[in-house]
Amino acid sequence: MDVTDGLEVPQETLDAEIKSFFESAPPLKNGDDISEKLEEFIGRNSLPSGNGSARRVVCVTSGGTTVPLERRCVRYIDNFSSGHRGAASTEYFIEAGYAVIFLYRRGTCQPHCRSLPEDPLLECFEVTDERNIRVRQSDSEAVKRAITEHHAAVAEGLLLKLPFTTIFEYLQMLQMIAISMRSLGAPAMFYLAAAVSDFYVPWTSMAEHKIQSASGPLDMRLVQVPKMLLVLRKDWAPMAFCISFKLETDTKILLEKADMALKKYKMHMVVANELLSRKEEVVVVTTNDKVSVHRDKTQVGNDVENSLIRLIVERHSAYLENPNL
Ligand code: 9Z3
Repeated sequence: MDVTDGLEVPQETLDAEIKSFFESAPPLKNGDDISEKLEEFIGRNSLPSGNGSARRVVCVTSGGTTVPLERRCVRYIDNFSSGHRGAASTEYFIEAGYAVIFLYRRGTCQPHCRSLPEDPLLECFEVTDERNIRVRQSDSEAVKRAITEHHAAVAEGLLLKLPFTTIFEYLQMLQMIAISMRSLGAPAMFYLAAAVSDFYVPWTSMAEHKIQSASGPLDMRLVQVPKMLLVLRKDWAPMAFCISFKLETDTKILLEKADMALKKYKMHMVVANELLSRKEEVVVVTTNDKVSVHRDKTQVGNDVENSLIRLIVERHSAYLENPNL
């Protein structure tokens, strides 16, 4: 829940908070490698695709960010998210012809792995004799499909996976991705399903070593993570089609909060979801309408992301026809 939603922060204060966040964040360890991968991926997907027009590229964010409590981190605050929404959506975007930059929390659900058991290596395989391992008959279809689809997406250059753990890594990487995607214009999309921390301990005031329990109760000040959505819309990638998510546990305030986020951050769509029903229903809020999207229960194994991505792709197409609407 975002406690700042009702309060107006002056633009200069927000700019200063964002500047201070990035200046004090520990630099990414593999920043050059990420830049190189992004340049290559976006360069390749900027070329006209089979139908002669530029390929659409979406950045899907997935999983929760952590907030370290110590620089040599032993403890951290976590954000709930299994990464299922982001992983499933990535598969549907690829099926719809998009190239996907999948910015995900290490260890969360991965595209093409949803139909596999939790520990595929131990559960899908069996040792037949000293020298041979094979896939169990009962899992063979699921394993074949996962491997084939995943390898095809990577081989065709349609999937770039970039992992994060902390809020510092997540926001720095999102900024890099957005700035690299700016040149794509309106075919670029952001689908921000990651659960992002609202509060953090600034690197400059963080303890270096493990906090000692012998010192008594812990008194720690967390500051607000500056909201980057508006700066993403205005400065980082102004032509991109932007979709953010609003998660609440109280359905009474959900739509109002989603509406507020739509206006305040100038999103093209906000997907409103409630924690317990999020796999069954979401409401897509735009300036003109509110569309309820349900999981089609008549189809075995179907999920809400299937219909959700169909709707989003339609709206993105309309936006490409007329980005000023
Ligand atoms: C969501 O609301 C996602 O739909 C879920 C998906 C995290 C609920 P799972 O990963 O769940 O499939 O288990 N994500 C956004 C949550 C969020 O942090 N939103 C911010 C807010 O509510 C706006 S950026 O303030």
